[in-house]
Amino acid sequence: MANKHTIEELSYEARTFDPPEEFAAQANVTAEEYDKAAADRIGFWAEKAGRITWDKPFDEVLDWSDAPFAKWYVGGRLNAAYNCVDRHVEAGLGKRVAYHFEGENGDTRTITYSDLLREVSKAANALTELGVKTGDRVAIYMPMIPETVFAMLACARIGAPHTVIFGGFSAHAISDRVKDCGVEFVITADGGYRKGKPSGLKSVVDEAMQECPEVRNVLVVQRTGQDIDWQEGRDLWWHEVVDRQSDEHTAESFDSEHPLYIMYSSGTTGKPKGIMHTTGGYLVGTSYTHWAVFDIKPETDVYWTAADIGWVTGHSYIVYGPLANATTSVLYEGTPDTPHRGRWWEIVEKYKVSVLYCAPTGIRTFMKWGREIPAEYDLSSLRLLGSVGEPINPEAWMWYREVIGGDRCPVVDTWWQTENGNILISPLPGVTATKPGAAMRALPGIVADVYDDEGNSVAPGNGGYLVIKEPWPAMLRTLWGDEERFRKTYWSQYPDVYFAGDGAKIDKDGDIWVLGRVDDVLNVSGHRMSTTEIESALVSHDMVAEAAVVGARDDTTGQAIEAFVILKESADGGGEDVVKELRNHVRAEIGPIATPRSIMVVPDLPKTRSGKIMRRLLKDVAENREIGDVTTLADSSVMDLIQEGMSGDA
Ligand code: 6R9
Repeated sequence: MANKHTIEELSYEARTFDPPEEFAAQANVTAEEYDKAAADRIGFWAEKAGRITWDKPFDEVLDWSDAPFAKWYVGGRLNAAYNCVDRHVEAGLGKRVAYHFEGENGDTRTITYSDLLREVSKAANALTELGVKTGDRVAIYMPMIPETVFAMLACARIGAPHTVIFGGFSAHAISDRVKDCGVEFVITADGGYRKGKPSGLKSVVDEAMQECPEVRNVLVVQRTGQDIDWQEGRDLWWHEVVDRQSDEHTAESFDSEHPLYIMYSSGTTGKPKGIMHTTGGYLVGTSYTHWAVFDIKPETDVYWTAADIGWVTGHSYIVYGPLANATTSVLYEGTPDTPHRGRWWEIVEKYKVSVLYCAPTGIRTFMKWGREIPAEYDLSSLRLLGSVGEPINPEAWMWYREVIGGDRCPVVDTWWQTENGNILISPLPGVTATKPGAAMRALPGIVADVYDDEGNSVAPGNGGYLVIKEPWPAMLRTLWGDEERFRKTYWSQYPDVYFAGDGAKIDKDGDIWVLGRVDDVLNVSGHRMSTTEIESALVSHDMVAEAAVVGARDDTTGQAIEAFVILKESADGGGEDVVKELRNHVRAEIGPIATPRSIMVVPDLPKTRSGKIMRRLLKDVAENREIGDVTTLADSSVMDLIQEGMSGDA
């Protein structure tokens, strides 16, 4: 029953897809794993720690006595880079490919585990020569090239926590982060290739450095060969310093709780949060979830996370998880439509990718372009598909399954956050009967629930706030330099549980649907609704590729629903009729309460670099306000286009 304490359930999905028998028969994980973890959660995580090579075994699995500050694998010592590289070479896997690198401009590079060991060792020696010490923070601002991985692992190897900054962020974003975590050493490149052109990175770092006098060196990889400014004494070429180093380096072990990296997450307001991850728990968590959720068979799979390394998804599922598991991955530098719209599918065909992991924004873009494009390529190597970053609309899920997965590949919708370190809620591909659009169930060893305002679990069929009730190994340990904000943001809404800040519902079968950020929840005449479900109703119309819904102030109803839609290229134009038809469609799919007050056809939507729709900017448009901070947009010209459309409308 709906009341003011819950988010109303607007729709129920009846379609389910059992794991294919053949897939289930060979799957890494079976249903018993849930029971095992439920019977003894700590014992379960103790066992999973066996995936990692410890230099010194841990004495205690979890110390939660100083909650919410967790210590996992207490007393254990290990080296993350050793676990990702050396031990595989020692085990005779040196010839296995770690990365098939594909540059946007078409250049390629094959990096085996032996190559990786040599490159990381040289980079670690270089950092040491340049005075980088254990505990020093190193900022990395790079394109998606192999040196980015070498740099991260070199840092891990010497115990210098890295902070990777999205290659698309501004000088201001760099200087903020550099100052916040006291960085004195920066690694960058002259530029990278994006949308068919070399883009500048070093020039942006130069601008940022005007505000960061503490930075003593900037190490520069030559990627594009473009002209750059050079500050003698501060700037150093990677190829001059790293290439002459010895390719041998002995990795020292660090405490399990030694910081591995800091990743800044923008949050909706205020200054970015420096989310801190440590070594032992993070490696156990990323390695286990990569193996369990993606059913990884390192001998045969070719795995591709089509995401940026500067997003947590890249840290956990391009670098640490796959490497800890000795996997062969694809690393792609560029955009999906350069030089043509079949680029991703060409890569899948070329490397025979078997497991693909990407964001709904990508899938919806491919839907917009049409199914004829992927149909030109051989995608039969694919056996499993994953989604991450936003709720995936049921129609996008179905399209992904049918058009990309040939109706044979399970689709795993994986929910997690930078703070979580690894996937927490997801189907297991050999076990779970999936539903289009649902993240389904907490993984073994994870305890998730949905609470109402008072902190009671909501009854099936209701929505509320997503919480995690027990600590997990890869959880964030704190916010860099701000313990108070750490407590307040995640641990103060309810006693002793982690507050994710996402709305979610439990359907009548007990399955979890994540409904987006709680800040985005709508309240129309006292009915609390998620933007996601209304957006999904819009996307279920044949003409619509993407939709974003916001609540705008309304004198009568409190808030009114304003929708922004991108039409598929096959649907020509927009016009009055389309808007009317879409309003009726939502009314029929969900009910009158969810009918948008207005619908605007737009060429694009404002998104972050990880593909998340920035609804607060659309809300500014809908409420006729000045547009807020756009510095974390992937493409800031989008807002101009939308506003032009608005004024043209009036
Ligand atoms: C990994 C990542 C976290 C936020 C999270 C939620 C949204 C991510 C999702 C999803 C629904 C999924 N989110 N995966 N929502 N279904 N499968 O995205 O980390 O960039 O920190 O974002 O993304 O709102 O709270 P991060």
